[in-house]
Amino acid sequence: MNFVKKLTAFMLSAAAAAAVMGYAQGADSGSNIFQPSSVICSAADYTPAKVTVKADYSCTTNAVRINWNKVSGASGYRVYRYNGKNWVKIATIHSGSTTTYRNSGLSSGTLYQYKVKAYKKVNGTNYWGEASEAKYTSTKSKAVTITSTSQTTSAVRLNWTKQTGNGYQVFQYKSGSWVKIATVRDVNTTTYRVSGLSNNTEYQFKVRAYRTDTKGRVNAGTCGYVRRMLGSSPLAKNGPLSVSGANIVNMKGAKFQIRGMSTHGIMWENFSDILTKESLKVLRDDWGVNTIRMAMYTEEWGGYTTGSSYASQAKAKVNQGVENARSLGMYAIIDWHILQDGNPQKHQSEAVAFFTEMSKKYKDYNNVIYEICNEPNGGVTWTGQIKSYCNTLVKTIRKYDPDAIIICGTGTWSQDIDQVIGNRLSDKNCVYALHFYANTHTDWLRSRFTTCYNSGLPVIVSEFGTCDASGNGGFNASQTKTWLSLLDSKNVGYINWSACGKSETASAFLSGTNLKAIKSGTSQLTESGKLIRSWYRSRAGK
Ligand code: IDC
Repeated sequence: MNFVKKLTAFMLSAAAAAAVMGYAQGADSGSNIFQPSSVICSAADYTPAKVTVKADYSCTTNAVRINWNKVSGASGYRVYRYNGKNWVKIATIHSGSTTTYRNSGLSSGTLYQYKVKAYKKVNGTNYWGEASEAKYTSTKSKAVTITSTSQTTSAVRLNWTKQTGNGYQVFQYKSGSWVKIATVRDVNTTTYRVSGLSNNTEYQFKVRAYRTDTKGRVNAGTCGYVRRMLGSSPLAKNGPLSVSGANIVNMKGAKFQIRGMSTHGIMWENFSDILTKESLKVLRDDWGVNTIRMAMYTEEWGGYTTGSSYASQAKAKVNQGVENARSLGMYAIIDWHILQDGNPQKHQSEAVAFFTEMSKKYKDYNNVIYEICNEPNGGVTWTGQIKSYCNTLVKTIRKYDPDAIIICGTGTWSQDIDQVIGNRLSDKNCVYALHFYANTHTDWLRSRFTTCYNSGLPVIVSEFGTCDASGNGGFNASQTKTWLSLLDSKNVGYINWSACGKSETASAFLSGTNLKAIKSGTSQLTESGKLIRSWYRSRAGK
């Protein structure tokens, strides 16, 4: 370095040091030969550069985060927001290296513009840079809920909750992916009709509200979702079920009565054969059955908890039943059929794992109902063991499936429903199981049912037989009819044990019947089967 360069460098650093230490520039320089006028700094030299706000930003329904490029030498930044008239200061950031700001407490689906200025503090004075260009952002719109639908054989009308934003986007699930089928460019229009659909087919739709930031970006909220089937099947006419008062109601809030058949144990012999589409269709169309219950024994030989190969076989059968029922527009009950195990807590961890899997898989299915413990028995009580088990299982299912109906078993083989009065689970879509076998459980259990129903307890007869509680002997048509008339009078649902050809009184089919392809009419039916079919048919208006 030659002498001239060294001298210049020294003079510049002296000036900088003077500035930092607060000496007035140029004042009192006297005979200081190191203070030539050419290095006296003016305000312009301290002015930081104009801020560039980055293109990308993030947002939620009530906050926006903007980011900008660091300005060299800046001591900090100030953030302004446009209020429609003026730019209002909303934050000062006292650090030159902080280049981000999150503005919270905003309204959803709303446009917000920001500017950012850098400043540099010298000698107690702030020197301000030029404000950035206006940065356009928006918050996201809030989640849409699809509140109701109506349908014809070729169209579905969707109605949803109004949100703030520019409008709504409507999506339809088509061959494996979500396709945007419409944009409703008016935030006050909260309805859309999807036409050109096919009858007897199931469709899925989503709707979300959005807000653009006027610069090309669209900030959409969470979607509302529905699955709807067209046609006249039970599922098409009734949609997702829920509980209202002491009854199960359909998507329009009208009382809906389940009339179902239960399989015998799906892991045994050919008892799962009834789950073919052909046979379920006969039950639906010739019998007037709207629900199939799949009894998956948990502990008896070959039961779910007795080996992983049994478990996976059972799950495959459950899936076959759910899918075939769904395609026919029927409801399907996944029954954790405890019996010999007595206390539902005995296999609670397996039940939690099973229903976690089921609820993940079927959370969007409108036809699935979970039955979490068929028949607690062996001295267990609602307050002692069953309620706690049900609470755990309901929480397990609700992690994924927010609203499907859950059937909770009760003590003494699901006869102690009265123990639940005044001590229900808080979940509003739970119903409580009452089981009867007509030749064993008579007036005393009917009067218990009436007391419970009248107290507002939602009850379902998720299993009944026309005979002795053993399932064999004692066929009793008149007691069966007394029971079914009573339940009909309250619109309370029932499911008959069982749709199989095992040679026992409870079976609906004669032994030797090919359950894979049952026939319409009565030629394959037992006494019990004939009674049930004719009762169900008359209730279904056939
Ligand atoms: C019965 C079957 C019978 C089987 C027995 C034991 O009909 O073939 O051998 O289970 O697995 C229930 C139970 C249901 C019983 C039925 C008749 O939920 O599993 O099925 N029953 O005993 N509760 C009351 C009666």
